Amino acid sequence: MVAANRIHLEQISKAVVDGDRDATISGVQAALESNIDANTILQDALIPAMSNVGRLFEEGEYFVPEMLIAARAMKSGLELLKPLMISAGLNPKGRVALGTVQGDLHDIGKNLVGIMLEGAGFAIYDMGTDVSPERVVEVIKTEQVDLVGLSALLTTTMPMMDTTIQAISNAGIRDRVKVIIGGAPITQEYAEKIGADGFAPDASQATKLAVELIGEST
Ligand code: B1M
Repeated sequence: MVAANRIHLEQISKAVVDGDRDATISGVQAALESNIDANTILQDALIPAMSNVGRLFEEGEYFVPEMLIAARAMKSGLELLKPLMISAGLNPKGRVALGTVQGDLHDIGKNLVGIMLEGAGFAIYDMGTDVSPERVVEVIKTEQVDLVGLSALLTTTMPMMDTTIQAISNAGIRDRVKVIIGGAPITQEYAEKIGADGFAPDASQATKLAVELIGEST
């Protein structure tokens, strides 16, 4: 990669870590004007910046307010990239309901999964964060979704994925939908243990998984 591009990406990364929304927006705009593609900005600047923020939090240098403003900066950068990552599909490959489980407010990863899925031609119903099992059941019943995607970032909220899948089964509608799960603490082993149809470690794998599970049949 040419040095000028590396400088753009480093500036974006720094702006996110500093929680500087304006500098993030102008950095992303400048990178796009220099023909750096959206995926490179995402993978080489925005995502590593959030990992850095997590490290600073673990080291006790950052606290929740710093994480929050960094997340806001990251989101504003993501908003600029979103239209470039989505090609509007008139006939969606399938309908996907996405949400972060009850008790969990982290939504950047979920939103990224949503953007990638939309880009691959799926219609997205965003349930938001802190989504109760009852709400997931209601959405399956009313929104004709083919796949439910659950995200969790906290080890303490992971068990809510199990509870949600059980609630779907108890409502007698488990056979209507596929369920996939993801988020930093989630593993394939955990997905198998709780009876999910699949696990993806990142947004692009989530898209591949969705295509495998529902992309061909709809
Ligand atoms: Co929080 N937080 N946080 N936080 N936060 C983590 C997750 C943490 C690892 C930080 C740390 O200690 N290093 C830690 C969790 C520790 C643990 O449980 N083991 C933590 C903690 C402790 C907390 C609080 C408890 C802090 C406190 O209050 N004392 C609190 C909990 C609040 C709550 O949810 N109830 C809290 C709060 C927050 C903020 C609100 C300040 C903010 C979130 C803002 C927002 O999302 N709107 C925040 C942030 C920003 C983070 C970190 C720094 C960054 C998360 C992120 O956005 N990553 C995070 C540290 C880290 O992850 N390194 C941390 C970037 C994003 C693109 O990655 O979300 O992993 P990620 O998503 C990836 C994959 O995981 C996957 O694909 C995505 C893209 O490739 N994926 C899926 C995600 N969902 C998927 C679903 C799928 C498939 C793949 O299918 C459906």
